[in-house]
Amino acid sequence: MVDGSTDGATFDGPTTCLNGVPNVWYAFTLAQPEVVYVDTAGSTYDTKTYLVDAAGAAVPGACDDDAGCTTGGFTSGRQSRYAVALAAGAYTIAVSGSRPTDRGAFTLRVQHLPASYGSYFYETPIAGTMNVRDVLVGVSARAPACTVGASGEDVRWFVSCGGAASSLFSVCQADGGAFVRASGPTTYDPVLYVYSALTGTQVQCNDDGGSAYDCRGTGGDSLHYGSRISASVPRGLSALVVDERPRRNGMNYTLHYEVR
Ligand SMILES: [Ca+2]
Ligand SMILES: [Ca+2]
Ligand SMILES: [Ca+2]
Repeated sequence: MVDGSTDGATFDGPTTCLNGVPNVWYAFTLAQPEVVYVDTAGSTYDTKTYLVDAAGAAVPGACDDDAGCTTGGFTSGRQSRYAVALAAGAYTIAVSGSRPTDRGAFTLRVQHLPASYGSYFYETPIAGTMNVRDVLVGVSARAPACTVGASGEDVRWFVSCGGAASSLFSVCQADGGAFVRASGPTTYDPVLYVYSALTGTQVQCNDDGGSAYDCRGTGGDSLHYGSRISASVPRGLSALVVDERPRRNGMNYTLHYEVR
């Protein structure tokens, strides 16, 4: 976290995201591919922030004026945020304002999540409400905090305003999710967890969602080993991880998510 001010600053390009509004700069270097998240939650004026690469060009998808968030540490919808998957290299964050008269004291916060967090990392974020079908493959790089997790993991990242609203992640049938419990002699047992880049910890973890949401898998399963997380998540960047307990790979699943 950095407290700064654009009082007395001047504008120095590029003009792709913003033209003529005073800005200040913060440089960082990534040694590996990562998702980087920036916000100005709690700043005193109508901020805008964007990212510039080593060649001096604005990074696509990393320019924001108004995040529209009013919870989780944001005190005005006119404060800014963005998150973007980046290659290794040098970058510079610009903190600016919406109009030339918008300047003053700001708070800049940066979070990051390495693409090496799990065995399979999706560069494209998840947002809104959707079902996605997939199959777990790869060698386990990560274990859930609430149990073992012997398979490879699928990692999907998202951003949240933070606050009281609950997000939902589920492979349970009542939520629109699914998983294959038995395939021949092989059985699968899902685990879901959420890692917060704000806290640097797994903030949610669930092995078995139980019978209340019909968390049985397909293939003649009478148990309720499917996983379900319904909880608020911290402000900023988080990862939803699909993992599986006893097997190295092969579990087919449908994840239902509602990101808030
Ligand atoms: Ca703004
Ligand atoms: Ca694992
Ligand atoms: Ca389970």
